[in-house]
Amino acid sequence: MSTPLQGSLLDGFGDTEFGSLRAARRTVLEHGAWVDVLPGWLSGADALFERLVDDVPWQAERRPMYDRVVDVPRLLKFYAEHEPLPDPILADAREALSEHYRRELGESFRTAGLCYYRDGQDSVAWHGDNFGRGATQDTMIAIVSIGAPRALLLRPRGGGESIRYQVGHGDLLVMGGSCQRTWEHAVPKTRKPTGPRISIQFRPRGVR
Ligand SMILES: O=C(O)CCC(=O)C(=O)O
Repeated sequence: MSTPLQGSLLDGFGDTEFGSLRAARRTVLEHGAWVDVLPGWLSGADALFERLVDDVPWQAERRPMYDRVVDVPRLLKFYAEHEPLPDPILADAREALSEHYRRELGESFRTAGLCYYRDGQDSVAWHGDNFGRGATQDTMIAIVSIGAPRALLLRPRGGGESIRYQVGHGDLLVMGGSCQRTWEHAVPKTRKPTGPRISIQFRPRGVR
């Protein structure tokens, strides 16, 4: 059963505002990967959260696993490059991220993948986003998290200690460099009572 979004955890229903991306703190990881973290990049995102819950045509997916087909434990919606985003705030966020990272990335963020974790039983298993160019090229994926805080873990591909980030309401986490091919990330299930969370991932063209 899902736990409703706790107003007290969040930040009221004021206007959504972006902080300065210059405040993002970078951690350089092994093998040419890095992570930028900026807690509370987005403030006043409660209304955005509610709008996305209501307005995004969330899709429940199923995938083969061994000899069965199982539910993907979260709801999804992918916005391709020229598809209108479900909220103008997401377009503003993508533009601000592109402005800030374009020189280093060499291009703009184009697509938006949205994931809706309804409660602590929704999750994503260890993986790298390496269906596309991320398999062979350095790239960036910028994740804006809204709603209940969740752990986002990173570990080196092939083994090693994991690093834990707690991504909360309005936080930004950017994975860069070789991260998608040399590291894996996951959002594990939790038994703790956990409210809903939406992850918004901005990626460049051809990265999935
Ligand atoms: O929930 C997140 O922020 C991560 C999502 C993710 O890894 C993915 O959809 O590939």
